[in-house]
Amino acid sequence: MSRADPVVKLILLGNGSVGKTSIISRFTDDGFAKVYKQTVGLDFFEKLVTLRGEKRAKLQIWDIGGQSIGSKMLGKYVYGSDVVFLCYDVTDEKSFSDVEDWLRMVTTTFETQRDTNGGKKKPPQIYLCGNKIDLEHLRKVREGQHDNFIDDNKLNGGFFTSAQSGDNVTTVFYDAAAKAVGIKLSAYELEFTKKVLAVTVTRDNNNNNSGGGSYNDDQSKQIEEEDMKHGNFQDFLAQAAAEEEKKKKKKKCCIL
Ligand SMILES: Nc1nc2c(ncn2[C@@H]2O[C@H](COP(=O)(O)OP(=O)(O)OP(=O)(O)O)[C@@H](O)[C@H]2O)c(=O)[nH]1
Ligand SMILES: [Mg+2]
Repeated sequence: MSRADPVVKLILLGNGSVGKTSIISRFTDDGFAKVYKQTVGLDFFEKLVTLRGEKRAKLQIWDIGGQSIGSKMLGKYVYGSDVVFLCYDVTDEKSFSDVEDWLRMVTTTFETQRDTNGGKKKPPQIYLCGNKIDLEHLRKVREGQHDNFIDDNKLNGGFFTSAQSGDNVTTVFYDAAAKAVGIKLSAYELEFTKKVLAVTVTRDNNNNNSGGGSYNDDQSKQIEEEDMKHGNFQDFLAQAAAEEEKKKKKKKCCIL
């Protein structure tokens, strides 16, 4: 791994049981557990993601247990994050109304905390994440409410996911990581990220639930190799553009 790969620290926040851990498991090892296992404290994951050509980012994902909102230590982990996903469950109105408290915690942390040298960190990019969209029949929070919250609070954006079906999960991590390092991925590129499911993850087993992270060189090499296996990106773009061109030609034929 090159030393130049930027690190993107991404934090998932939201009430207990909204699906934060499940979203991460879907992204990191394409898994899903039906049985709820509460996250106590926090958990930490890393993945090297290839964004465009040789451009990569080391994505650090912090999974904060929903019960931690009152914890005095929370600010310490939230401060310095580049991206925050404010998560709620679309079938649970309370989890949506509580997003306001989570947002306030983030903004207060960035307003009040200082670096050791007295400086202030740049506020993170904040996105609203409505999870469990596979449960459409049980849905309580409408798209309009979701959109209004984003506008009213001037968030950077929002999206809907299903950790169960995998809908949208990989894309939102890649999109957010890319924007955090100043790259805007095109629709084609985001489509490509959906194919990147087989990933390798480093997990801090020795220090689970206590916030530390490890990144060993052998594992990082393996991650890099895994990521590189996912095909030639330029070929993919060329092929997608050719298909698009074919479609356009077909349409013209029909009009004539
Ligand atoms: N149907 C459905 N169930 C989901 C989805 N995501 C998570 N779940 C289920 O919801 C429950 C809670 O998921 P978790 O990922 O553990 O929730 P969490 O936000 O990490 O909860 P805490 O660790 O307590 O903060 C589990 O039983 C999951 O199987 C989803 O997209 N669809
Ligand atoms: Mg959890």
